[in-house]
Amino acid sequence: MTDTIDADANAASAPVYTVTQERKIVTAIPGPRSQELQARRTAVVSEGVASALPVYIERANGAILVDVDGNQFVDFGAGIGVTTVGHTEERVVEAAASQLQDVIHTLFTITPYEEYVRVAELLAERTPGNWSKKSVLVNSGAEAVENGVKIARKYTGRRAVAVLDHAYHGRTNLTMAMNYKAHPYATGFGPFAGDVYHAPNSYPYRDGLSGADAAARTIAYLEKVVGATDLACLVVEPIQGEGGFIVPADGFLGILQNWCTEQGVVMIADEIQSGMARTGAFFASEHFEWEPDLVLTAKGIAGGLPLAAVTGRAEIMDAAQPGGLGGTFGGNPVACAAAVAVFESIDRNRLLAEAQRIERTLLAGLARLAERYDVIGDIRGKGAMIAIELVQPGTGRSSKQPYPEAVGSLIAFAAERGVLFLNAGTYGNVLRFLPSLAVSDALIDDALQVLDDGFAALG
Ligand code: PLZ
Repeated sequence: MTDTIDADANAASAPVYTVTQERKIVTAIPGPRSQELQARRTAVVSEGVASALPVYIERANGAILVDVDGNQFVDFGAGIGVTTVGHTEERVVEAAASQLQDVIHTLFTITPYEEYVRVAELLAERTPGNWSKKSVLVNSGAEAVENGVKIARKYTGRRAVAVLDHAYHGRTNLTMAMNYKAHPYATGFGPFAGDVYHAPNSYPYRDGLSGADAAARTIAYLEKVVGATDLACLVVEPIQGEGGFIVPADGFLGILQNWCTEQGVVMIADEIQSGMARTGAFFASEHFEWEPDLVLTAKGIAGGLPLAAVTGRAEIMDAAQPGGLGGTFGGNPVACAAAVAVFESIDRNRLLAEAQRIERTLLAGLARLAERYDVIGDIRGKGAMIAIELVQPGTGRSSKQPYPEAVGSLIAFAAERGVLFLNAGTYGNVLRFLPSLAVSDALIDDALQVLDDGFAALG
């Protein structure tokens, strides 16, 4: 492992890749071995678990996935924003491997260990807000959301939970009720948790509202439909993920936070997809000068191992009674050791700057495509969380009619050529770019060329 910091203060220590950082297609997609595995899977894995692209992955490193047939894909999904520091990042692998030798599990609520405490220290340092903070560690994003709501209810003694339109918060019973989209997440799975209210969001491309006007609309809804005195928390993704990388208008989040503070409502940032250096800031909230009461992290925090957290104002976090928070695997030592390595990698590999580089390269390339393809209605996002929203052709950009079929065609076209893209959006018409921060400009340009060919093939 290269452990020395480069003498040149501006140069990141060059990562060592174990897989060549290039796309390479050697079979039809999916290839024969993937098809065999797909047949086995169909017999034993629930139909409820769908896969976007049924190629079976054998290895992954940096920004590249290698399948069982030897095809290499440039990964613009990163497991939905999880392998932010890169697939099998060397510090993460080393820290997790070494922790596996020492202790795999004790259960922190029986006999604790240092790694959990270290992760809580790092979260207290790095989350926005210059006040005393505490954390609880859990296993998944949805579990973090559940715990954030639990804690906010205990602290406020209130019942109601508010979320925004186009939100996504998970697949548990409470979080299904918090999602905007019923299908496929909730259809048929009810009854759902009550006391969840869906307030209007800020969606500049579609509502054209300023941050102040959008916030006034949200607050009016909360005051009329819920009543501030019954509201425990407002849970908000600073940049909505599954909803289509919707970046709120400037001022929106700050006005909501001020209103929440005045009304004694806990405002919670769901940074599960947008956090951990993804957007070129440690947390996306920072782009909007938003200092949330509680911050939820998951996905990118442990480089691919399952870990999540609720972090926030000590007085809120301490409202939970001793024994009130926990879970068998929450804050697993191996996942915590990996998380400590992720924090180190973000600093050592200067990943905030890498995310900013990726934003520049993607935005420039996408702007060039938008000049030629008027189905690109909007380009938005920050850092390595960029999306294009596609609208029907022929009617001009102003119609803004969603064009989900184009997203489907482009994703299929790219997959056959070794580039993995994900869709998003309430209307399924958003193509997202969510690569690991290890993706080079050369790989981005290569993928954009594939996308260009895909747009041309749409006709
Ligand atoms: N909050 C903002 O993006 C997970 C969903 C993958 P879990 N998003 C990807 C899928 O299809 O299940 C997500 C998120 C935001 C919460 C969650 C939930 O995180 O770790 O999947 O529970």
